[in-house]
Amino acid sequence: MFRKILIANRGEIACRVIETARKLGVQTVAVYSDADANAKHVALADQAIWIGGPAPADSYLRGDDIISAALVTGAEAIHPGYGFLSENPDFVDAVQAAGLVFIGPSADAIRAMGLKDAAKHLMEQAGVPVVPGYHGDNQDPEHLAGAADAIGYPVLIKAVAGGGGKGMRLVAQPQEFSEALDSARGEARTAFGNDAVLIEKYVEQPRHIEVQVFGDGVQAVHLFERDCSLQRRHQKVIEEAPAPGMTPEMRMAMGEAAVRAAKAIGYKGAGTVEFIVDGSEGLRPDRFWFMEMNTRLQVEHPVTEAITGIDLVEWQLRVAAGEVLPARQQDLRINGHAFEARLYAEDVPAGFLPATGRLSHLRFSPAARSDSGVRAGDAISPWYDPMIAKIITHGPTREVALARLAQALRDTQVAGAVTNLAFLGALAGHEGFARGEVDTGLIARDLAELTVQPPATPQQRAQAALAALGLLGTVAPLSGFSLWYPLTRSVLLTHEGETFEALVRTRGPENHLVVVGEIVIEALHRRGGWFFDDEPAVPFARDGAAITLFADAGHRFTMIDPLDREGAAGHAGNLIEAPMPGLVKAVFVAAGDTVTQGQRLAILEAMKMEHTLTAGRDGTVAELLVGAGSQVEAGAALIRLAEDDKEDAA
Ligand code: MV4
Repeated sequence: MFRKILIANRGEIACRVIETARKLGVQTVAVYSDADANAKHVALADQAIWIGGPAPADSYLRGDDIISAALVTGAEAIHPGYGFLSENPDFVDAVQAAGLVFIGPSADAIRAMGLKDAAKHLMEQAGVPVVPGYHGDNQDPEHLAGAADAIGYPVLIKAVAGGGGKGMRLVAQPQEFSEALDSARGEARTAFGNDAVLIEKYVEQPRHIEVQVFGDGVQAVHLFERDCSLQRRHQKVIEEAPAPGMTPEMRMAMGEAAVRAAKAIGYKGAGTVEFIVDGSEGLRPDRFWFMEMNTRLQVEHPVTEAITGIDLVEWQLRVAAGEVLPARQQDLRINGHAFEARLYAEDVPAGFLPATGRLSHLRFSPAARSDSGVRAGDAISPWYDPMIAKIITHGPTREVALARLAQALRDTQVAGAVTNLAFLGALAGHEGFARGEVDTGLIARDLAELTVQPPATPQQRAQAALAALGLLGTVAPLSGFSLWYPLTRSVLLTHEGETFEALVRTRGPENHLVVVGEIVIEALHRRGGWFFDDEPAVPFARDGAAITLFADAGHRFTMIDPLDREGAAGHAGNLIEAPMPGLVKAVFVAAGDTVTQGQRLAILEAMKMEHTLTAGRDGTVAELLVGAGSQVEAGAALIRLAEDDKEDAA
């Protein structure tokens, strides 16, 4: 076994590899970019080497610098994870030329699968079923159109260098062929610098079933299949193993085909053979076809680990270190069923836009496996994939594993970024999905019902209001001595783009009336907890002005800075004063600047909240009385505006 390895990756997969390395007594070297200096994978590793700027091209894609980092730290091998350099054959060559071991397949095996047409030829020769179609060298449009006629419409045009649906066009009828060909070619040329295409029979409502394979360069075994049909725009959302409806005959046929594929290229390490399956009449051994082979460990490998009990990273390290395959095919069994859901920082209602943010609070279900590259306090930055975690559950049956997934999602708490948690929860509760009716079109068909996010109830809004006012903390034991008198406070909160006001009439430390819109909610503290009209409070987190209630996959509220309201109400004096003691975080103007009413002048941090100080009127900055970094008292003058000479200014 290796003494020390370097992990040429970041995030959850780097952490995942480090965990197994540690279990095997192998030392680890992390690499990191400027954006990841304090990342979890850096903290977990025994050593860490800085490799450059936050953009992948300046760090995680710099093969030469990563190889140098391995050499200077005395690492003997490099684990590439997935993405980045994991399927770059030139990097594999460079690693080996430096006298290091690449934990993965040979450069030749990666190259053999790199181009779709060559891979299809190779697979055909190896006796692996491929989708009927044309994958030859003749790229003459007339010839391709003739091939499409021979295959029969509808057909798919695919870029030979393609992946993830790029350069792919569905053609329903012959008269659309020529235009679709031009557009597929154009896209392929731009994306891959290679405009060659192949033509395939279009498989309607296909399922994506892939087989995990593992080779030692000579022998190969398969570790059964995963169903990854639940996708949105070629992004996998929930994966499972085994595939629902799989029969022993079909499993054997697919497993044997995948092993033939692996052996045909002398495959070493973990790989995945992707098949497209026509499941319109159930799963049948003559209705699956090779699509492509992924020559890396995949994101969804944990579902295979769950049903086989095998640590695939351990197998990767052992085989790369020269051991033979750790098991024979007949030693491998499926135990139960497993699901993986990918938790992303993304704005689902906005069209699944990637989101960023500092995860002020992060909690996973202790009853599920959570593979994550972030901890509470870490940021999801715009530089990398916004995945927060993979949540993996296992059970004796599909039904139990799915119920456990739904529960694990309900137990997941994230504050600080919007996430797809509600969407995942809706999928886990989808009736067709529960019946195992999965195909690659499910999410698109039911998108509307899967993306409804019920807004918070009045009771939840009342809880958010008390949280905003700091009234939900544990009641101090001496509170009986404080003087409580009827007191009404108001708080402005935004929620799902809407602003509402809550009036809180305090009747005692454990008793408030909260008015939200037309509704009055009684908040009482009893039996050790808060109740809102008899509904128990839900877990929540507060980070400055942001409040997250962990109910219904998370309700986010932002408390509106009361000072902004003052500014908005027309505070028109010359002095901008600190409304409370705090730290001046930033000053955005200089003496002599002209400012307009409402313009942001400075930020004061007080009570863990950032308060924006705005100009109460149009004017000119006469003087800065403090700078950023100053600690100030309540009432301290911070900025002075020049005397207003326009007498008639309202
Ligand atoms: C297909 C297909 C139907 N028929 N090929 C999508 C990405 C690329 N890897 C191949 N893809 C497809 N190829 C034939 N002959 C349908 C898809 C496809 C798809 C495949 C797997 C998972 C999700 C998908 C979503 C849309 C289309």
